[in-house]
Amino acid sequence: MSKATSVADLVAGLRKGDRRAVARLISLVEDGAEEASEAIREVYPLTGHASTVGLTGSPGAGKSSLIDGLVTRARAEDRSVGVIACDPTSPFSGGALLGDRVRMQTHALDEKVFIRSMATRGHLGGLSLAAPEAMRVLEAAGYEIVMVETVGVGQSEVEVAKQADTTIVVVAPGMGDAIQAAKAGILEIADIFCVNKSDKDGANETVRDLRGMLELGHGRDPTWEIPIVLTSTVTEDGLDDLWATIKRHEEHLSQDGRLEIRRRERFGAEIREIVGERLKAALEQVAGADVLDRLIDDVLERRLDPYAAAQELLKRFGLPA
Ligand SMILES: Nc1nc2c(ncn2[C@@H]2O[C@H](COP(=O)(O)OP(=O)(O)OP(=O)(O)O)[C@@H](O)[C@H]2O)c(=O)[nH]1
Ligand SMILES: [Mg+2]
Repeated sequence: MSKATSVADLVAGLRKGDRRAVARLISLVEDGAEEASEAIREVYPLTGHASTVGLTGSPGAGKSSLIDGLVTRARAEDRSVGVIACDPTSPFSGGALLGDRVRMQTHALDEKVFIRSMATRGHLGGLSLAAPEAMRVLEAAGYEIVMVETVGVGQSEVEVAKQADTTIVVVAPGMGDAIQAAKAGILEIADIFCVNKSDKDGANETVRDLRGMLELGHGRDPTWEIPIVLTSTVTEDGLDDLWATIKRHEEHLSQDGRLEIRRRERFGAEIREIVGERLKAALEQVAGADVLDRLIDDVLERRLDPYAAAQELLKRFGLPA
């Protein structure tokens, strides 16, 4: 970043709706640059007013195409939308960066829409912290709805989807997608199921599979019955229904302090995650490889058990073991 443009300048630009400032702030938090923590601090007080929607699901299920349709519907109601697409550079769509640009092209010239792809190649670990920060930059910039797309294959992607107020799990017929979703633990995070590609064979079976799974228990919010919405981005069937369902969930959260409860949980988890990361880093520093090696020797030689070894390390932090 050039010296002439400080983080404060960028944040001032963001407040005035300067898209380049928004893009550069996202780059800062994405790269974890030195200025990132300053950017986060400046941006944070401006957040909290957007509705956030996460879409997750297996590669090629149709998440980007769905977002394109949802953005159209949000814009028809004159709501502005920011989108963060976390691209795995999926082997299915081959170079998702280009794919997303093509699929979300409809809104390329709309000033009230901001779409950004974040490449996750090799940076899966950092995604769970970088994506929520990028979403906050968009919130701070005043986008009324902020959507995030992640591929539901890894723990960190699932974590990102969980960061949203409303989480949609997208499955496509065939490929045993519903079963995969169950395995990956993403059933627990769904507020809405979307069975996309309903124009293809097998969509009804997928709905049936999901219904069967839902009967075994409810999701994370016992006061919300998880709807299953059938969509096709090709015929546009069900897209109005999906949009209406998102708004119904938004309305549901606005009652009885549910949104606050959800956000409290989320911030609790985020703070813990940050502390966990820092503690791990501090552990490496304080204990050093030699100390850890010695303790491992002790455990190997049966002089200490693993708990006692951990206790030794915790003592160095002044923590109760
Ligand atoms: N038949 C049919 N094809 C669809 C539908 N929705 C999306 N597709 C196609 O499925 C492919 C993947 O769509 P995307 O929207 O890129 O899916 P995605 O889940 O964002 O993919 P990744 O980001 O690569 O995981 C594209 O070729 C789309 O044209 C649908 O409803 N019906
Ligand atoms: Mg996509």
